[in-house]
Amino acid sequence: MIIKDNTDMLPQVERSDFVNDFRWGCATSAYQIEGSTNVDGRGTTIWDKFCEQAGTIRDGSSGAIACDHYNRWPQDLDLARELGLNSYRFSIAWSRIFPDGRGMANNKGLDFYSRLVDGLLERGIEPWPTLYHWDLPQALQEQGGWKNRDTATAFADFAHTVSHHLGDRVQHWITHNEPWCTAFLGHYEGIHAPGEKNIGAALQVCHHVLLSHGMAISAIRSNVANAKVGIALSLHPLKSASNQQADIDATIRHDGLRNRWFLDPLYGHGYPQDILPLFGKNTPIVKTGDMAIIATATDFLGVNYYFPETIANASNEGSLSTKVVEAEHVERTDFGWEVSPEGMTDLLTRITKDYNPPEIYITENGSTYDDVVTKDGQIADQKRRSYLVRHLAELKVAMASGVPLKGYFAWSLLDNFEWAEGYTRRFGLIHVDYATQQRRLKLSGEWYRDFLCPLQFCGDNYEAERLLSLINGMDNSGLTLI
Ligand code: IFM
Repeated sequence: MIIKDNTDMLPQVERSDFVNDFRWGCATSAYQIEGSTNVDGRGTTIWDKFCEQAGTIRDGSSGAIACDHYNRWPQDLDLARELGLNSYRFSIAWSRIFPDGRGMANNKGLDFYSRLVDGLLERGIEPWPTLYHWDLPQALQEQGGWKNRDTATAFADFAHTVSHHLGDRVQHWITHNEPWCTAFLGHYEGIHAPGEKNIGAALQVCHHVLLSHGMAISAIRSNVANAKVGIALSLHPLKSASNQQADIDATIRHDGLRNRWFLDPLYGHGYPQDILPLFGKNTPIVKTGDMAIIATATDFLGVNYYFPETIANASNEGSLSTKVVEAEHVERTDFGWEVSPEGMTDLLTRITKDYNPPEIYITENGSTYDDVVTKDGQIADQKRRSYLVRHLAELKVAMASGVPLKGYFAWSLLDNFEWAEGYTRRFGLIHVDYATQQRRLKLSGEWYRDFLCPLQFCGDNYEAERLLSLINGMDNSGLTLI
């Protein structure tokens, strides 16, 4: 059988270029896919509330139904297995476990994630839970949210309960997803929940989130002897808008908040000394011992890589006097994000050189394009496939440069609720028709499956089933079979 498709222009990359235990996954998060926000005792979150406010979400939607994954998870895990994933990153909704953020644990919430973990293991997929992917219980927000230091303690208790229940089956744990977004999109730009616009609040939130990360590591390790714990940061390689000194200096300052503000304290160097004074009276309150907790050694660093940024000096722009400018003549996704696989290697080699983490995983990487579903139900998302292939090829370059890269998680398994963008942005390798909840594998997902699943990596039964479905015409690959 010959598969006719034009992939000639893409770089060569094969699974056999990577070690056998390289983790290959997809990532998702609770609020973006689960739906069922009012069942089984789940408490309200800041995102439920934020979505209720007019003008916050581009299409006026919310995660109330999303991909209905709370009910459809067995089918979704089957799809993950069919893709050939050996790992799956998901997040645990804090308010399903503690509806008010703390107190008595809700067994129905714990049972849901316990079933999910079992379902993954039954399918030969390693579970990679993230404990916080932005859905703070509203009850904690009403006590100040992440501005309140007590939220860090509540998070450590949540980490303790969850790791106690799942730690017999889960080895890899991610404490927080993208603390930059929690702090700065949620409390400075105000475009994410809870929608504040105050730099002092954002900096204090950031400190408490990092503190809670360190506290959670100890809680997890007290329950899980062989635990591997890390954090997923959104990091960006930065380029100066020009070779003028003012722009170069601005780029260094911008890096101080975008990247070093997280990496420096996590790796024991404290907050960047060149940046801290710029915040004046907004500098966060840091108590004795906090920085040591934040610097608790991790087993791996999760890097969420999407795009580089180009930075210029801007004397009137915030405390840093910097602004992000549009680079010219660059390839972009339909979200406007610059496509730069080489930027990922620049970022990873820099992190390795400056911080030397024992292991790095790409915990998110992906692209959004306006997918078109043809009449016969196919999604020929060549651009997303190209983005994926080129980033995977770049992983080899990074590893050859000495980056201790151990795994890659594509964002995302499914199209889902893209926060302030609602359902207007699709990142999935699997298309979701939100009216019917039908899932359809996109061309990019086909490519990932074929990359992951050459015969030597899949059991005989798997391949037999796949061939059978092809023969039965069940395969909706979007490729021409001749
Ligand atoms: O959808 C988000 C995800 O929740 C966090 N990282 C970036 C993704 C794409 O914007």
